[in-house]
Amino acid sequence: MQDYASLTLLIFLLCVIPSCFELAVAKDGVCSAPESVFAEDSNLRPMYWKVTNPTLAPSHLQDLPGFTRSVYERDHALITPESHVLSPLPEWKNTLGAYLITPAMGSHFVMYIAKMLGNAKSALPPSGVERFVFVVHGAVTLTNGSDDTHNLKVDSYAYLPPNVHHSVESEASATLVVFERRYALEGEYNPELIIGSTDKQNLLETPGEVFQLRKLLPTSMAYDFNIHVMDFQPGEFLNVKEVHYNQHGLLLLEGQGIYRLGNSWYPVQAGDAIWMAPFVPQWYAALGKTRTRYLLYKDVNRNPL
Ligand code: UGY
Ligand code: MN
Repeated sequence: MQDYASLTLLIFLLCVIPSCFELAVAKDGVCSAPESVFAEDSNLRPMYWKVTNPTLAPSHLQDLPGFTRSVYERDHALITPESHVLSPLPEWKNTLGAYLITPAMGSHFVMYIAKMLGNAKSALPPSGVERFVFVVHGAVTLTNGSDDTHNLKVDSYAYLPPNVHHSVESEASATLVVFERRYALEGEYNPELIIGSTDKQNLLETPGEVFQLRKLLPTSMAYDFNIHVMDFQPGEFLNVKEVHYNQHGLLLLEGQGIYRLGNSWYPVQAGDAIWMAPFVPQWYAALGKTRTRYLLYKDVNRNPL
């Protein structure tokens, strides 16, 4: 029995090592997956070549029919860009949207991508609903009141309190990520319209943690949510294995890493969106070669009862 196993191992090594060696020579010492050997010229590809050249690289996985990294679970969701389904945003002009988080999942807020196609204009949220808009591509003009106009470029944002009349317009194409929720405790506080950009926000203390933190909204009681911008260098991770009552909507703006959600561990990269229900265990480690930056919705300042 043992002899048979040794023989099998020997045959396997004899088969694998020479081909690995050829590739190592061909690829400057890197014994990598052979998928690129036939990639250039389809005439060189033998019949059934995919059987022994499986698709391995993430870039190819995106083209694999039926494959997606997106996941939808009871207490979390990962929505990756190849799963976005765009349709005209109700009442917006020349704008396609993809709702990534909605109350149908259990959230009390929506998070959506708005792709303004040029000569585009937003519609107002329903009465009593506050809105946060962050520019991820292009530039837009925010108008509120009669002549108050602000130009928002990438990395700029605006918070519109409930029932504040406004419009966001773009001449050329622009992409926004938008968060909206029904304002909690309307009448008790008066949140104000806020315009800003991430780079103008101070770094905040993060006791016990290593990531860099900026908050895009004031922390006062008038605001029932905040948007955090969190930066991790490669190799940095959350020290706290968080479980908390707050909900999150997250958009990865830069970098890649591993997100733990409940008992699942997901490779994630820029463009990915995540929904975290209350109390879902959550943890992140940044990997790759560049900084991770993510945008994070978090409900705050209200009694959960
Ligand atoms: O503030 C937070 O709850 C944040 N640290 N959570 C997270 O990054 N998943
Ligand atoms: Mn958290």
